[in-house]
Amino acid sequence: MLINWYPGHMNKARKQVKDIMPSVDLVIEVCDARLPFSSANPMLEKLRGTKPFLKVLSKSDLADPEVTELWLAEIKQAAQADALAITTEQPSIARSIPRRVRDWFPDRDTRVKPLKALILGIPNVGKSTLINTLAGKKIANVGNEPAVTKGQQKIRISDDFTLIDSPGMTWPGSKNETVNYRLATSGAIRDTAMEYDDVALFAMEFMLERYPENLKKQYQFKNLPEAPLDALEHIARRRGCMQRGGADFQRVGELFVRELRAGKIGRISLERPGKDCELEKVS
Ligand SMILES: Nc1nc2c(ncn2[C@@H]2O[C@H](COP(=O)(O)OP(=O)(O)O)[C@@H](O)[C@H]2O)c(=O)[nH]1
Ligand SMILES: [Mg+2]
Repeated sequence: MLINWYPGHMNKARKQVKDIMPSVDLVIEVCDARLPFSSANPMLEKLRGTKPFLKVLSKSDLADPEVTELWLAEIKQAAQADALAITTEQPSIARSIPRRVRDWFPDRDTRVKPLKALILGIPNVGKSTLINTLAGKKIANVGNEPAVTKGQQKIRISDDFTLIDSPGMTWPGSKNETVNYRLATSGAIRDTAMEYDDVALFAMEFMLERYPENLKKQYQFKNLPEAPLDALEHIARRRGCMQRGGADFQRVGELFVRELRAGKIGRISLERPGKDCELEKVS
């Protein structure tokens, strides 16, 4: 696709994470539950070394619950790794994080020496929402972040738990096309860096293969066509996204992708552990 890949972003993020790693006790990576592989930082496994690692699967209300269970089991298999699915619909799950990670440090008096957790995640994954839930008040801006980049931030969650957040420790996407299409489908890539008609074709091909019944129900298909373009044309007719000469694929593409992202077509996971993730993410 479409997305501009700047190796500089990845290198800058790598350097920042590497520099800060020795000073933290553990790492919390926020990934999107619909795409725990594609929304993850591919360098983190190496950079974290033996630091305890919690992978938080955010927006789990939007993901296929069966697939999320598979992901949680898969992630927990790694050494010193834990996984937790969270959603704003049940904030108590997110609030259990400090208690949960404290188990890694049974001998530490965390009131004397608070735990320091590095929190990481791609833009729009729900990091600020999680920080606010943990803090119990609005600390970080949710949604469109301000353009001004703040430096590294220490966020005191409680007497014995501190988060380290940095806007610089983020990365915009991947060199891999499929990864970028999944990110774009989920809403992780800015509107200005993608084309809805293009992303809609990817998303429709995926939905036809994995969630055909959801499509049928949402868009009243009698029979599903084989070609993604035909499926989009059907939706264009039903929803009035037509122009002279036929379907307006830009408009229907945007409508379809937005409904998919919002969960209107059901709870959808864009990848499962295993084969879906046999992709090279960085060079
Ligand atoms: N459906 C759903 N949306 C969420 C959830 N958590 C965050 N969001 C939305 O995701 C968007 C990005 O959230 P934000 O916390 O700003 O992400 P950040 O860029 O990683 O800091 C916002 O529109 C949030 O309302 C969740 O659990 N479920
Ligand atoms: Mg944020």
